[in-house]
Amino acid sequence: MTQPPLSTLQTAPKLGNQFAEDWLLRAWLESQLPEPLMQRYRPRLEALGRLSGDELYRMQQHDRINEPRLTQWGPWGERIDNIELTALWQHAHTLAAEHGLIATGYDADLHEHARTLQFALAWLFIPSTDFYGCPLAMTDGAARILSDAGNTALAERALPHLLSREPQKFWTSGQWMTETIGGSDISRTETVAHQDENGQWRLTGRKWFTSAATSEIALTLARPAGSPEGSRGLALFYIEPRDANGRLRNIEILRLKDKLGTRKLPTAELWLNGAPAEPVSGLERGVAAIAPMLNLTRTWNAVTACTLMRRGLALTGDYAHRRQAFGHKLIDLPLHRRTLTDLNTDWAAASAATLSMVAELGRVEHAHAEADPALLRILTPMIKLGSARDAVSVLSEVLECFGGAGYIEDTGLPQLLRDAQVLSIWEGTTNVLALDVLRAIGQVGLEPWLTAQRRCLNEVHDDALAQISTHALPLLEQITAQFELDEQRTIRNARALALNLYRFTALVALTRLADQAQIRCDKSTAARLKAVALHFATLRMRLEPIEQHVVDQALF
Ligand code: MFK
Repeated sequence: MTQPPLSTLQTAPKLGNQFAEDWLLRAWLESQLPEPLMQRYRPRLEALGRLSGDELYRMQQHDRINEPRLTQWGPWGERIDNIELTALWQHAHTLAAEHGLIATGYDADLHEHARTLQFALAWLFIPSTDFYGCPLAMTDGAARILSDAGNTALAERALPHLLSREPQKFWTSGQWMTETIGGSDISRTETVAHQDENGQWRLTGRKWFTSAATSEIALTLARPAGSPEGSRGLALFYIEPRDANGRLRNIEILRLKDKLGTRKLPTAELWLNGAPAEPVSGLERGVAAIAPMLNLTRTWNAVTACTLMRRGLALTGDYAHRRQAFGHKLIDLPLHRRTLTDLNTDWAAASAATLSMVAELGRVEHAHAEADPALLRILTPMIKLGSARDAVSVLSEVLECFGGAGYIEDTGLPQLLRDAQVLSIWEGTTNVLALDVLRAIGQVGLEPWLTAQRRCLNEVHDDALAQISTHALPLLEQITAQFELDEQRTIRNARALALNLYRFTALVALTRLADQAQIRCDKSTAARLKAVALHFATLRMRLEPIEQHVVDQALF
């Protein structure tokens, strides 16, 4: 059949080099990195940006309907539990190693810039690899824990693999936490650990959501026999699920999960039936022991939120220059243009906040003179929760920008929204993270955050951007006052409190980036950032109200 004669063909949206086109990422790197480092990394970023917008994006579309497949039984009745990955996922493993997606973050020669460069690479890699960022996030968390835990045997065994740039040698890690009894309340973990007659620790229990079940190692929680209830009685264990022949070691894969999104990611339900494991760092305080991994996966989560938003906006922007309606290109329709401006502004603010958190992580890990671990502790859950909420709302609007095409599966667009929806659920729901923000502030106070915001706002040079500082500084007093509630009201309002901190942090980070861009970047990038910062201030510089009356008591 040929095309019906009177029907117009709409060309699909296209992507260019995802580094060259990303003015915010480029501005960020140019304003953060010493020039020689930028020059050294620019060709690598350009190469990955080209791959991301071309070959990988095409593979993604080609691979669209494929999913990982679990085969539980072999032809002669033996239990095999083999997971076959999609083509892009297999390729992503090789690329992740070769491009140093984990190794770069641990490259001591890069000093405090290691995290900025690692996440710049991840920024380009993540949206074109169908959530391969998930195993990378967990691998990063495992590498951090094993680098710091003081367990020399495990560090020597796993780190050369986790930090390898050779695909054959590179391992990824899982993070097995969620059980049927709870995904948020980990303290009630039911998996038990006991030592067999040879002194080998063995784990027994059901792990309900294990992302990337094909990883070569995993970190998990279990309660050693006789340990007390609660998170203090849990221990952190290291597992190598398969033996040298690829056979699972006393583990059964019960099924792969049937999820709304992230469908390329083999999320499995596991039964540990005496699986051999090694304690990582003693036999208690397991939740505290795994917290560094949680904080890193939350960082990856925020980066993923920004990069998925950017992917949607890149496609929407290109489409707006191709699609005609009411006699004009969409981009020339004032209301559509305004909608795209607002969406890009929210993305830019989320991105500036996220990248500033990444830079702080680099400073903290390298004990830089300006580092503040207390600030990082507050920023991590706050930016994870805010960027995840932004991703869901921005990508919902992105679909709308395509009209009906945004709702049609083979455009590949609906997947963006379905995938984004996980970002506010895994690694802690919005409410759990809002409570973690309160916990962090309870531990370190609000002062580290207040000091950082004041310092940034007071350092703004550009006259127009300094107006943002003038209007924003008094809001800091209002935010501080919002924390002076009694405990019950603070908890009930935790979400609004955390979102207020997030929006303010994003405003400050974007303003600072725009200010630095006036000196370090080309004219058009500098002008773009200034306009976006001023627009974000107009759009979002108001606080979420704190509830004075108790509607929920009337409702529930
Ligand atoms: C694409 C990128 C994303 C990749 C995603 C990878 C997919 C992985 C799939 C998953 O695994 S999803 C499951 C993730 N699960 C969670 O994120 C759990 C969500 N629940 C929480 O975060 C709860 O708040 C928590 C489990 C931590 C509550 O546990 P407890 O035991 O009731 O809390 P408690 O007693 O307050 O904290 C225990 C200790 O941990 C305390 O230290 P101490 O023992 O010294 O007092 C806390 O200070 C410490 N802690 C808790 N959260 C921390 C932390 N320390 C540092 N940072 C944190 N975030």
